Amino acid sequence: MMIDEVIISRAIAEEFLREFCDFLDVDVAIAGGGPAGLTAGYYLARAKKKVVLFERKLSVGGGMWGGGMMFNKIVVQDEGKEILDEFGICSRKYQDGYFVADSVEAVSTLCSAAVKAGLRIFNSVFVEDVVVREDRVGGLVVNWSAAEIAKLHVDPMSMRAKSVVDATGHDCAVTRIVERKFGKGLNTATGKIVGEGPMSADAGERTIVENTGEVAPGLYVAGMAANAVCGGPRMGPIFGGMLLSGKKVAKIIGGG
Ligand code: 48F
Repeated sequence: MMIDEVIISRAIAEEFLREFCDFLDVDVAIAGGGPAGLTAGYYLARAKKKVVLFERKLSVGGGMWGGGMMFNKIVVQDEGKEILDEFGICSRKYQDGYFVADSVEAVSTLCSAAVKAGLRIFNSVFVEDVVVREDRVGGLVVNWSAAEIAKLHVDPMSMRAKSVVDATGHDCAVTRIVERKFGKGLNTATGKIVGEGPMSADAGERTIVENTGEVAPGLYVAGMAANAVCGGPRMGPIFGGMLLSGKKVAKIIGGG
C-alpha cells in the first residue's frame, strides 16, 4: 500500500476536531497539567467523570520533571508514597518518612494512567478567561499558546464545564481571572488571593491539602495554586502534597 500524505493530514485533523468538539461540554475542566492536575484528572476519569485538561506548554508535568534544581528526583512522605504505589511508580526509602522517586517515571506514569483512565489532554492550549453562568464559573475560555507567544490578536473559544479546577501552580492563573472579573470575592481569609508564603516544607505539605477546595462557585483550587490562593507556604521538591491535593479535589467534585 502506498502511504498517502493527504490521508495522514485528514486523519489528524478530523480525529482532533472530533475529540475537541466532544470535550467542549464536560463534567470537569482542569487548567494546568502539573502533578496536581494530572492526579485530579486520573481520579475523576476513573470515577467516570467526563474530564478535560488544558496545558499551556507542549508537555505536561509542570514542575515535576526538574525534581529539585534539575536533579531529577522527587521526594514524598508516607502519605505521598501510598499514591505513588497506587500508580505503580517505583520509590526508594531514603530514611524513615522520606521516599525518593525518579521524576521522569513519575510524570510519564501519572500522564499515562490519567489518559488511559479517560482524561483528554489538550496541550499547547492556555486558559485565558472563564465562562460565568448564573453566578457560577461554568467553563473556560481557551486559545493556542502559539497565538499568545506570537502576540497574535486572535479571539479564543469557550467550553462548558460543571466544575473547573485551577491547577496552574504558583500562577493560580484561573483564580486570578476570577478574582479580577467575578466581583463576588473568593472563599479565602481575605476574600482575595492571599499569596503564597516562603518555604516551609512541613507546613506547606499540610496546608496544601487543607486549602484544596472550592474558592468560588464552580471553581476549585488544587496543588500549588491552593496555597498561592489561600496563603500557604511553598514546599520545594517534595511532591506528596501535590498528589494528595489532586486526589482530594477529585473526591470533593465527586470522583471517589
Ligand atoms: O507548576 P505545576 O507543576 O503545578 P502543581 O501541579 O505542582 C507544583 C510543583 O510542580 C512545584 C511545587 C512543589 O513544591 O511547588 O511547583 O501545583 O504545573 C502547573 C501547570 O499549569 C500550566 C503550566 O504550564 C504547568 O504545566 N499552566 C499555567 N498557567 C496556565 C497553564 C494557563 N493559563 N493555562 C493552561 N495551563
